Amino acid sequence: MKSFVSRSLAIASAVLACAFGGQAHADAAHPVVALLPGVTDPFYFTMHRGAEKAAKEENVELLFQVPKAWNTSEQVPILKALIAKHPDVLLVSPVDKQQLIGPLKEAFDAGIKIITVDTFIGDGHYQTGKGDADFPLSYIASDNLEGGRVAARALAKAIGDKGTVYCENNKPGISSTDARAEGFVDEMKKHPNIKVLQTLYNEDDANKAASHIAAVLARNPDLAGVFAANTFSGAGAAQGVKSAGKQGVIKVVVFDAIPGIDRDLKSGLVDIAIAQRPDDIGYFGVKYAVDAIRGKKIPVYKGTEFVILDKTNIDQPEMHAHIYSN
Ligand code: T6T
Repeated sequence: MKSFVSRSLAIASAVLACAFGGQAHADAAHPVVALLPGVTDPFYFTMHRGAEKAAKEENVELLFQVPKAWNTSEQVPILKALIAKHPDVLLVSPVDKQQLIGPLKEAFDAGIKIITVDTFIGDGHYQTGKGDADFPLSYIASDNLEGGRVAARALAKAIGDKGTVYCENNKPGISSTDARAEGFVDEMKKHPNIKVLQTLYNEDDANKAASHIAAVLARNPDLAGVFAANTFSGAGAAQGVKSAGKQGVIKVVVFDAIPGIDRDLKSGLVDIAIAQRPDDIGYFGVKYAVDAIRGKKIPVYKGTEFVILDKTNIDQPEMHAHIYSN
C-alpha cells in the first residue's frame, strides 16, 4: 500500500514537470485539449492512456496535469493554470459537485468548452437551460448508481444473504462515489436479513480505511462484508481485513481494479472487483472534444461499461486486461 501511494506521487511530479512545458495555442487544425483528473491514481493514468490514443488519432495536443490529492485546494490552482493556457476544451473530473461550479464557470466564461469525465457538477444534467451548473457540454462516466447496486447484489451473494455490512467510502460530495454508496444502500433494502451500518469516509487515505475495519469489527464482531467504493478505500479495506486475520471470512467487494487486484482475488482477500473502463472515458472525452471544436452536437451523457472480476475469470487475458495500470 505504501509503495502504491509513493510510486503514484513520483509519477505525478514528473507529469507536472512536462505539462507546463509548451505554450497552448488554439486552432482547429491542431486542437488543444486539457485533461484534469481528480487525483493521482491508476484509474486516471489509465484514463490518460485512452485520451492519448484518441489524441494521436485526431492530431490533438493533449495537456495532462494531476492533483496530488483529492481536494479543491489541489485541483483549483491547476485549473486556473490551465485556463491561462486557454485550451479549446477542458476534460475535467470535478472533485466536488458544488465547489467546482464557480471555478469551472470561469473557464467557460473564458471561452473554454467543458466536458466532465468520471464525475459531474451540480446534478450532472447539462445543457438544460436550468440552474447554474448546466454549462458543460457532456458528462462521460460509468453508471455509478447501478455500480453500487451491482456491488450490493455481489456482496449479498458472497455472504449468503445475511449478516452485517457497511460501505467504506472516500469523501461526501463526490458525484461518483456518492452514487455508488447510494446504489449500494438502496439495493441492500431488498435484503432484509442484511444489516447495513453507516457509511464511513477515509478521505482517500487507505490507512484510515484499514483502521475503520478494525473499529467496525470491534463494535460488530459479526461483520460479514464491506463494499469499498474506490481504489484507496479498497486497498485499505483489504489491508484491514488481512490485519484482523479475517481474510476470506469478511467478504470484500471493491470498486475499481488497481494493479495487484489479481493477486488479492486469487488469495481470497477480495471477492469481487468492479472494474470501470477509464480508458474508454478518456478516449471518448477527446473524441467528443474534437467533435465539439468542429461544431458538431455531442451527447450530453455517455455511459461507459464496467466489468465484474473474480477469481474464476481474472486469469482470462481479456478480463485481466481490465486491471488499471500506473
Ligand atoms: O473510482 C475512481 C473514480 O471513478 C472516482 O470518481 C474517484 O476514485 C477513483 O479515482 C479511484 O480512486
